Amino acid sequence: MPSHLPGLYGLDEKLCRIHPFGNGLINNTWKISCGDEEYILQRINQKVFKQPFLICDNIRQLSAYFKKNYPEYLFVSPMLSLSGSDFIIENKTDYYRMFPFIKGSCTFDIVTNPSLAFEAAKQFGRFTRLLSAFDSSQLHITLPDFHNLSLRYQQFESAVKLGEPERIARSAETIETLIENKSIVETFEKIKASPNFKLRVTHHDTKISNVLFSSDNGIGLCVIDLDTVMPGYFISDVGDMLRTYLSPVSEEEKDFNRIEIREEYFRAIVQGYLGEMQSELSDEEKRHFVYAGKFMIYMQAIRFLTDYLNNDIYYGSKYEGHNFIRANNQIVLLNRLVEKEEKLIQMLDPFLNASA
Ligand code: GN1
Ligand code: MG
Repeated sequence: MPSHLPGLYGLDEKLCRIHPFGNGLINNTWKISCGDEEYILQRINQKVFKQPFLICDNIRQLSAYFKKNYPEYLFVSPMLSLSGSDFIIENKTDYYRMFPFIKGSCTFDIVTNPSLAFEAAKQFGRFTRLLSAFDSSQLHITLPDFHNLSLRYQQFESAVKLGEPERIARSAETIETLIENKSIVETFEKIKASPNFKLRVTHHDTKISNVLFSSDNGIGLCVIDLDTVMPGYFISDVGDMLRTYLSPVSEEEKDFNRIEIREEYFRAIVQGYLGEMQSELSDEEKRHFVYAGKFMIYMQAIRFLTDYLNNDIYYGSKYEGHNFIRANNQIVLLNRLVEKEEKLIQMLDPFLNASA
């Protein structure tokens, strides 16, 4: 990280300590401690986000909307540099932003009790609900086709044809399983065509570390990391919560016996999210709550395997076969979810208006 960056925000570089922060796969993040104040500095990955200024503009639009309509909402905007800009360009290509570290807040990397899942789900639901009168088509598409499962499936099919031959051969069984589950793509296509599914302001990255909690009482404060906020379907946000909160272990786990679906965490996500979004969602949308999990887990399995077949160009890899393991981890998670599907769907009954 260029060490002169804090200076561009008026901070005394000699007093600043800088540490890598978080475990995202895409952007680089650092925490800066400078005297009594703390900040988060982030470099936007431009291989992924080809037009970073679109992110900046989306955040400006949302910030203005919240300021006007919900001034009490804690909206964490990038800081202005000494020259008055909310981002800094280095070497003509690298985009950096700095955020204040909100005092009295904390984040979590793993979901260790249902109340965290409840609070996070409530914050993601609240975010979309508060923005329900904001015209989502005003937002720029920062990542075209990000959660377009049909396109992800096509990319998977072409990697199966054109990817690294040895890796394709080694993945035969995994490829087979993914093809067997193609009905998940077909359901997505029906969703896109259905008048009962609405495009709303959607976060698209609802992992637990993207929620700020109060360090005093563990109550959720707000959501952060707004780079992928775009028009989308609720299945993206609910699905990624189900994908990342239900199991005690993450996509990195190699011991697949440890992957399980914790029902009380499912209940917490339903209560937290629908507590906010109950009257926003149609019954047909609500009936796809568990499908949302299948959609996101399956898409992630496909993305990891596609990347493995393409020699890890997107996610990178820390050990041989890393993305292959991640893909298979997600397939096990998908199977565990499907095993409990009926039982989980029943937990939604109290939230449905009309009977099925
Ligand atoms: C990436 O960088 P991170 O961890 O927030 C990815 C998500 C995946 C996730 C899997 C822009 O998110 O879609 O679900 O990895 N983000 C992008 O860990 O591709
Ligand atoms: Mg992210």
